[in-house]
Amino acid sequence: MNTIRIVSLVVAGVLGVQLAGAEQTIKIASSSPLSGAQAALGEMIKLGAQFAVEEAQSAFAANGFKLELAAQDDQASPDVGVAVAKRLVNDAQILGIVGHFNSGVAIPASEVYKDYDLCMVSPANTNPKVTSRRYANVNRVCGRDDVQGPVGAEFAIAGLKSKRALVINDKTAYGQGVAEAFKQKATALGATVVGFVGTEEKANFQSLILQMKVLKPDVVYFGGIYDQGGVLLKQMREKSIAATFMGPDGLDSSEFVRIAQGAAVGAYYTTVAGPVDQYPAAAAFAKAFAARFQRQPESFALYAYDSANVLIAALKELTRQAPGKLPTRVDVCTAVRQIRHPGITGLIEFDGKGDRKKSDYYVVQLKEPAYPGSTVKVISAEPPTE
Ligand code: ABU
Repeated sequence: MNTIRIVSLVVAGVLGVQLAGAEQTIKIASSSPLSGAQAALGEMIKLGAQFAVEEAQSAFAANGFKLELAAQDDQASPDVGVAVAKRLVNDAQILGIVGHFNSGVAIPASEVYKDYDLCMVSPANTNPKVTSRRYANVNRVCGRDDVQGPVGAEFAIAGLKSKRALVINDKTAYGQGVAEAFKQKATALGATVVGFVGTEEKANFQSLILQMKVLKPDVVYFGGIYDQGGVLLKQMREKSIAATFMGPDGLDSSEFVRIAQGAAVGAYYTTVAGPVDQYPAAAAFAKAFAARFQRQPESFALYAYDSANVLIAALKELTRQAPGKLPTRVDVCTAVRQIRHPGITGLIEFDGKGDRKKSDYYVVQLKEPAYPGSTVKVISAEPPTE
């Protein structure tokens, strides 16, 4: 043993827990698609979480902890998401997850986190099943599709006076779920749902467009993500289908506008993550984010920032209560569930299921071929009690 190592051990013995604390690392992971067709929104989740972690690093360092972000690429794939989750739970320094983007990934991945009491705070997963399992480690700061779908239907049927709805979905847990919720509400409001179609097609929608010519919907609702919805809308307009186009928050990306090009003008989407101008407390964040990453924050960046800050607030409190001690994962889950955090998207508190006690739902229209669109309606709602 060399002299430096001996001196270090003696000093460590004298300083005890403080020096041990100085060597401890706490990691927060983000997990979202960073490659593939859905990377635009996945990247926003990573950057929002990264911004929060970077902001908090000096405060943690002052208390003897190195705070790090471990950004993961789940590729929007349930299999990859579960493989990533299995890796994360075996890293003892990981004390929380910000993610995922896709409910179809979050649902199986959170089964893995549950077995290891690893706390997940989702910025984006809207499928009801994410929280209806009532896991103590699973929370979300965004709203749910059993509210988002009906908000869209109310606007399309009662607001725009649409009478014939063609409802399409991408066959994922998310897309199918939100499309079903839209369909039920549209039917209850007296509209005729002329078709309910699932498709995994990404490039050629000609057979669907032929169905539109026969079914003559006045609104086409697409439950899915921008990479598919943008192509569908572009091809609809190329074939002179003039029906109103609407979808949920999976369309809430500048990539939707880029892919659909001019066809995006007039389209509507609902979102659980409104434009930055809808959150008075987000202006400073948006400015600093743009300076740090040379791009504007979109949709889930704000919610990922708030998700990471919920975990950071819980970790700060736990390390304040027990200085120098690494919090346990169970303690993090408990502290997060009890949090009362003033986020940039509003006050964040969770109910017993892990849903945010009050969430905002936006109806946005793309009046120009530019993102983000114009907010035409905002609704605040409590989560359904199941
Ligand atoms: N809510 C938008 C992201 C898609 C999902 O929940 O699967």
